[in-house]
Amino acid sequence: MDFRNGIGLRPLGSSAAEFEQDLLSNLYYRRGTTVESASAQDAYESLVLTVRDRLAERRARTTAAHYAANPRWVYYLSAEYLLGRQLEQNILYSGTGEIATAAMKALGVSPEEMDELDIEPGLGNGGLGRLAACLVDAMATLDIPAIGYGIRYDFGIFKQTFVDGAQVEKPDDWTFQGNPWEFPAPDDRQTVFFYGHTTRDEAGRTKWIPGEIVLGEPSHMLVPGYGTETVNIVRLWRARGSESSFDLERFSAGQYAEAVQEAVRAENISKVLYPDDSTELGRELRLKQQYFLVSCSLRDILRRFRLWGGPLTDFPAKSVIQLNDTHPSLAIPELMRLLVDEEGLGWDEAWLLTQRTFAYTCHTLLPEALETWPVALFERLLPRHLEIIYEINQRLLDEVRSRYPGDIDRVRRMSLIQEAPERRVRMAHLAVAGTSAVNGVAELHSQLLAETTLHDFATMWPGKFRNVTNGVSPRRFLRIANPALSELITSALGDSRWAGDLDRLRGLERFADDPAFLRSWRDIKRANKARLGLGDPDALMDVMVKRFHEYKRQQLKLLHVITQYHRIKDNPGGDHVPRTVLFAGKAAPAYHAAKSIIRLINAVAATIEADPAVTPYLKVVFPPNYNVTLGELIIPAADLSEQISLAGKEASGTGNMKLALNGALTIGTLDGANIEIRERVGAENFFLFGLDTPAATELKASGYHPRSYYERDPELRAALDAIMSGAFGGVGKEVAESLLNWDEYLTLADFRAYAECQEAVDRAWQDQTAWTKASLLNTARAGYFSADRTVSDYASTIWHVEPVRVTRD
Ligand code: 9GP
Repeated sequence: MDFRNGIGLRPLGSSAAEFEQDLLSNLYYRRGTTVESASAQDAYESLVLTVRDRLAERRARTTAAHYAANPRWVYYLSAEYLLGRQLEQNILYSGTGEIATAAMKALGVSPEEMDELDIEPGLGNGGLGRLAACLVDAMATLDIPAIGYGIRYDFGIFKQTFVDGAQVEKPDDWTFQGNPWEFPAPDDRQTVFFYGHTTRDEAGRTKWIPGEIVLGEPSHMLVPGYGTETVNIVRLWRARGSESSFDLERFSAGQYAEAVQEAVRAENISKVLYPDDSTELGRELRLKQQYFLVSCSLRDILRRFRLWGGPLTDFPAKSVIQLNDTHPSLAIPELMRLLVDEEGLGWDEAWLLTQRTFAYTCHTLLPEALETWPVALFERLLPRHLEIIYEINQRLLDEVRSRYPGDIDRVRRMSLIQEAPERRVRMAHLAVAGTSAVNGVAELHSQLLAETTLHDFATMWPGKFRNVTNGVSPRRFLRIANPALSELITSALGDSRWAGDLDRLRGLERFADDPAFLRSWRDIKRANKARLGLGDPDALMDVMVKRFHEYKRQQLKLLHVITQYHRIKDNPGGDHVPRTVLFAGKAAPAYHAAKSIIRLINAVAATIEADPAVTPYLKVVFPPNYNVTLGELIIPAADLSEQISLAGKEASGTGNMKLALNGALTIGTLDGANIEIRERVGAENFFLFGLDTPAATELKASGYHPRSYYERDPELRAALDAIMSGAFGGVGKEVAESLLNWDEYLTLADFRAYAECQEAVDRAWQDQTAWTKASLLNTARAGYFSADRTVSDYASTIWHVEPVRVTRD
């Protein structure tokens, strides 16, 4: 045995022959098959295991280094991790690219074939989930000792399909073939309580007598850092019935369903990401999920803390727990419960430790997105937590009363409990009260949080409020997604260090006036469009990829598409800039207005496709089931990035960053991180339009009449009339009606400015050299939007953690 590396492991070989040997051994011994009879799946899983083993070896060294350092840990709690495919990333991060390719060749399979079998984990949904994935990647890259905690959902949110243009949700059975990246660790399982009641013992300590007991079984996936030896993990909990949950007696009596009902009830907790919450049962299941995640994770965090020993008072010095939105905010009363009820600490001491341990990231400004839960549900499901929340609330409101005597309205506003129309627990207030730092995710967002949504709290505790602007993984979204551009950048800059230090992209500015370089840049964009295979690669690729929500305003883009369609019809021989307009994204299953917009987009696309006078200039495509994998194909192909939310509504956006990084020019409002992108890439390389936040607020306050815009603007009127008259297969009238009568997000008010700005886009496109230069400058100046920068901001301003380097020997 070679103890050189301190972990008693013989290092795995780094030559092609050794890799191939290991792969064969995995094929024989782990898959139990032979080269002759191996299926593609056998080859894939053997490859995964061979790569995974190399990362596992690093993981062992990482653990040894962390154990020796006894550092302050970051524990990231998130309901979602939108990780994306693992194989290509892990090959890149383990530095096994060449030898893995050679081994694949020897096995007679191609990297593309293997990638196809590498299923994207269904563990996330939208921006917040992808952010979590980018942040854990960056934490490992920066050698920060960290664990991401989440739920190991059996099914992802859903697979989006279209039937007659309408979104139809299918189950996302992402583990149908298993998940070879995962390490189960059943011995670390935890016990989780639900329901029941509380009592007090003779010493006055509260005891929770549960009505249901569920087991949480963890497994983990490796999260390697780029350009470093560190390998962190995400630890994911899966719900299981307790041993006694299988009723043998009933089973023997032929009552098969009844015999397993308790186990099924338990397993439902981790069955699916964001179960439909339009029913009472659905809401209860969601709250159960949230508690399940925090209860398992906190017990695990305490278990880990005890590995090093030390009094509980050291807990915050060794652990910072970042709450990714309010979904895990039950961790606050749960830690209080563990410290007070189980560890016997006094309330005040426990509260100080709790506040010092937690930090909270808010990801929204929409009041309806701030979670609240009925008190009655809490009372039934988590009776002890409700008592603790009441206690926290009483102390909070005492502080409010003493700081603002007589201000009853403020007390009502800040309470953790909303009183009317129904008594509900305000999770964001709980998250602010129980943490030492609260951050928004872009400068404008953090400012608006402090000025509006959380204004009272920011006034009382100004020191708690921060900004940490989001960032994205340059590895995932440039190095892996856009290999051709990455190579060009590497050859221009002389090495590939930019992927771990994105500010180095600045060096590209030297080539901004180099015609040969710009030609190569443009050729790559064209090739990426051809690779995507949706539309003419010479047409302007105009991309709007994101979740469907009325505030994001896909409907604004659509009204402009219809206007463009009308212009081409009215002037068939005109000088129209050929465009492919690409929409992609899912709508929440119960969000009918968003689903209507999806259906209308598909109907408009079909009408345009059927009109040969229009197709040379305009094509609308809507590939279904947008996810990380599809994003990696679309984003590198984009010329124009649509970031057109109503100002003051998008917390940050991260698609905007990925697209700019890949050389798309943005057309956008002054919203979220668009503002910071524009500042950095230069106003001349960004198409700005629309109302800003104060103007939007004022327009709403002064009485907004969408119909007056319709009446004044003939093109807008024609677009809405076309929908109303059934020009698109009779689809979408409800969309037009809602815009005309309500238009919550000021779509019609911004329409003319948007249409004019799109004309500026067309004009700019005519000068391909200037466009390509702007594209290059977008990439060159996007370094700030690296998740590595985001994580180092968190580390220095909120977490106060130090890296721990992991050495090879
Ligand atoms: O809507 C925000 C998006 O603007 C932001 O970029 C992302 C990551 O911070 O979070 C999104 N919010 C959610 O996914 C749920 O509130």
